[in-house]
Amino acid sequence: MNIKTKNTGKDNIIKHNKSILIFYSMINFLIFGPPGSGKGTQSVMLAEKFNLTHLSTGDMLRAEIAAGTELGKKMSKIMATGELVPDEVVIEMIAKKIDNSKGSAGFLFDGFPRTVAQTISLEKMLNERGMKIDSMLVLEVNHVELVKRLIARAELSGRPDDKDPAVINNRIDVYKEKTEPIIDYCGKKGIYQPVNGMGTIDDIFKRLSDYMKKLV
Ligand code: B4P
Repeated sequence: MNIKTKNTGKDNIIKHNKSILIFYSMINFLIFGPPGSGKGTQSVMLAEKFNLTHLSTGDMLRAEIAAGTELGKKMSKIMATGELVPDEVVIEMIAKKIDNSKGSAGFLFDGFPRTVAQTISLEKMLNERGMKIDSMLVLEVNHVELVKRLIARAELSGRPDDKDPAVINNRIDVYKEKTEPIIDYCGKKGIYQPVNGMGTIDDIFKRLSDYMKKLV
C-alpha cells in the first residue's frame, strides 16, 4: 500500500481505501517474554491456528546472516554478544513486511518490539494503516528454566547466542533493562496480558489460544 497515492486520482483513492479497510479488520498481537520463554515456538503454532502473519525480527536477522549480506555480517557480531541490534534496523525490516503481507487475519509480532522506541514506531506504523496493537501476551518463565531451554537449544541449533551461559545471562539482563519497560507502557493502555509460560508446549499453547480466542 502506498499512502502517498491518496490524492493523485480516483482509482488510487479507491485502492487506498480498500487497503485501509483490509487492515481495519485485522487484529494484532505481540508475543512477548524473555529469551527462551517460548515466543518463537508458540508463535509458529498460533499463527497457523488463527491465520495470522508471523513476523519474527530474530528470524529476519538470522536470514540476513545466512544470506551473507553486509547487514547480516554487521548484525551477527551484535547478536553473538546478546545485545540488541539498532532500533532503526528492525523497524525498517518490519515496515517492509507489513505492506507485503496480505490475506491474513492480522499480525503476530514475535520478538518485536524490544524497546519502548520500537513500540512507539510500531504503533505509528499500525495507526497509519488504521490498525493498533490489540493485545500483548507476555510469557512468564523463571530464570533457571530460561537458561535450561536455551542451553538445550544450542545443542540442536548451533546458535552462538545460546551456547555461552554468560551471553544468555546478558540477553536476560538486556531484556530486563531495555525490553521489560514495554510492559509498563502497554499496561497503561490496557492491552497487557500475562500468561504462565511454564509447563509443556501444548499446555502453554492452550493458555495462549484461550486468550486469543476472545479477541479473534
Ligand atoms: P530472538 O530470535 O527473538 O530469540 P529469543 O529471544 O531467544 O527467543 P526465541 O523466540 O528464539 O526462543 P523461544 O523462546 O521460542 O532474538 C535473537 C537475537 O536477535 C536477540 O538477542 C537480538 O540480538 C536480536 N533481535 C531480535 N529481534 C530484535 C529487535 N526487535 N530489536 C533488537 N534486536 C533484536 O525458545 C527457546 C527454546 O526453548 C527452544 O529450543 C524451544 O524449543 C524451547 N522451548 C520453548 N517452549 C518450551 C517449553 N514449554 N518447554 C521446554 N522447552 C521449550
